[in-house]
Amino acid sequence: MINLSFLQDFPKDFNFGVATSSYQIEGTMYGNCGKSIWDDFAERKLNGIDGKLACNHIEYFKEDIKLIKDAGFKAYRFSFAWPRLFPDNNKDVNLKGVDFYKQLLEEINNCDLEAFPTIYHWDLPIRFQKIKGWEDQETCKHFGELSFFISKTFGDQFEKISTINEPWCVSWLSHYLGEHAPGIKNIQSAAKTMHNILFAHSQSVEALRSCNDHQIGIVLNNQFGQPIDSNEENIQATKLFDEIHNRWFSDAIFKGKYPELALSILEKYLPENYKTQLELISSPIDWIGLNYYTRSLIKYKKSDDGVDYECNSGTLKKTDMGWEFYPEGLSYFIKRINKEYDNNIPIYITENGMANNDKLSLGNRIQDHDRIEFFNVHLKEVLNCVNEKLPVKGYFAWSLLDNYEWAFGYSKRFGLVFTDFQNFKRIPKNSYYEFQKYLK
Ligand code: GCO
Repeated sequence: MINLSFLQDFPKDFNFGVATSSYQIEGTMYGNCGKSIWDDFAERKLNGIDGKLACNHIEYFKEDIKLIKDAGFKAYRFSFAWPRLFPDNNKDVNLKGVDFYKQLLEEINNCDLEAFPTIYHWDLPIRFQKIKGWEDQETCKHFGELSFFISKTFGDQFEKISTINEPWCVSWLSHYLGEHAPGIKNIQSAAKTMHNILFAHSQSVEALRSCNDHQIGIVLNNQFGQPIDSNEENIQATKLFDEIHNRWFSDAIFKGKYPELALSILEKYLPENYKTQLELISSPIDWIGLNYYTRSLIKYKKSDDGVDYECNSGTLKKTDMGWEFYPEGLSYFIKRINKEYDNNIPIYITENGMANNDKLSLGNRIQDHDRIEFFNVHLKEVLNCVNEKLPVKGYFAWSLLDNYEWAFGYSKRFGLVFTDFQNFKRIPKNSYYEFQKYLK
């Protein structure tokens, strides 16, 4: 029987937690929340399937925090919704929004959980669309102001904070592949946002440092690229994939430069002073978050814009997203951060988990064996790294609840806890109980 009994072999101070994000769980119809680019994208591209209700976490947050505590987790990663704090403009704060996050943080702390807030997890207020969102550095300046506000208003309730969740998704996935809001597909927008989202990070770090004594991080999603075969052109294509998906962000943060191949394609679209801005972008951070899900098999494919590759999937066991189980990639990236970028920086696995087509069975049990297996094989990689004395300090399962899985709406279930979207009932799955067995 595959189980998680080896959780007991982790050091006592290793931080196990769960992660969520604002738009995916809160429900925008509650508490005077403003509109974001996701509401607009959902209306235009997703038949209106949006985060209006989501998990109604706004009304159920106490129950949700209790679920986290009762499973024996010690930390909770969540995000602030910018349009909930500033629904209409960049000046007038929504007191209901402030009040919600105050209560949430109080509840987290009362339950002896460590709060790991993220400032930006993709719900950009719709008003920024007028200036093309992250394509304009005005947005980055306002993001700095938001960061200052968050630190000043809530900063005594947490120690660690991250600026941005998955800059690759904010930029490439949303402005080149067009799969996420705002759904743009062009290389120029993509290149600009690849840089600007990192510039926004730098504005946030500066604001946070000026306000409080936080431990600041950023959360990167790394995906393992493997050449589909040993053909030289596929090997080169994989290198480009790795630079665009992964190294663009880590090279900028840790080395203050962009990787060569990707730069040769994107440089012409970057602002003239991008090198000066890279100096700010690479100002030191205190920890790094790594989100990891899967690998891709990369094949050369000619394109007009120089992005000459395509991503394929192989024959390994797959999740309901069609993503292959490839746990080796997780330890690969932990080691890469440690060996190639910074051999001291604390590493937190800030997301890892799988979508599964979960169904209620008799007696309201949810037998999500595959998810337990997914956690088993990935956590073993993490434990090996810990045993090799790599500075991995925590692991957050994605996600606490089945929630709004972006372009897939409510059809993909990532939760340790099942959400009944008709009545907001929460039903812990077997994977939840498996963590509980060994964490409590
Ligand atoms: C992510 C996101 C999550 C997704 C998860 C599964 O950071 O990619 O944080 O919002 O739901 O990754 O796709």
